[in-house]
Amino acid sequence: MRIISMMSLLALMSGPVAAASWQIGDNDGYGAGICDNCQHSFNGFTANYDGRSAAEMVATDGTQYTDTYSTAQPGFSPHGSETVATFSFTGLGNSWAVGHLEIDMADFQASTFGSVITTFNGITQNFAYNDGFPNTLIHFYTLTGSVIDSINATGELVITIDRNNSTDFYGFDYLKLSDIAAPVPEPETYAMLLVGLGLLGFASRRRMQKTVA
Ligand SMILES: [Ca+2]
Ligand SMILES: [Ca+2]
Ligand SMILES: [Ca+2]
Repeated sequence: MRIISMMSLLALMSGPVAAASWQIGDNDGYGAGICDNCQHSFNGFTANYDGRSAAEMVATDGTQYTDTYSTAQPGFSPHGSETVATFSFTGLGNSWAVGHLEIDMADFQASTFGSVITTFNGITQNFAYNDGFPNTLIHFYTLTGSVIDSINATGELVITIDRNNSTDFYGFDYLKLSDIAAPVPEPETYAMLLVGLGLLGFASRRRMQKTVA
């Protein structure tokens, strides 16, 4: 067990895979310096808080819905009354075999306020997140075969996130699309993995002790 774990760790660490990636949004903490995967207060910001940089303001003229809170709430959306956030990745070519998407988002409360409806190139995705207020989380998607096929057919990935009458407020920091199968873990992920492996070892030792006793 331990040998297998070490081998998988080594496999993970054996260097980055050459990959192309495309990003919408600039990972500046929702424009408000809010950390990834943590709790936040938005520090008294109101629901129509707009933390976009000048570059993001320009990008918002079409496909950018990052750094506002809330992104798809009528009247608070960067596009006024819009309730569907659309993110468009273009120029993707037609030689995709695998891919994944990571989305940095905040305050999803699907079980409290209702789910949003999300599609990738028109193909419905499971997006019933209940991360809760006041949590930010980076979510990962492995693109399905149908989505890969649609990228190869159109050279684009168009993501729509429809508020669907949910009364939830939420925000996005960035979306990053990559043409590799799985994310390359960050150093913190290795640390968490090691802690996890340690806990597993501790648990199995305890089980063995119990069995002996
Ligand atoms: Ca971020
Ligand atoms: Ca919320
Ligand atoms: Ca941002």
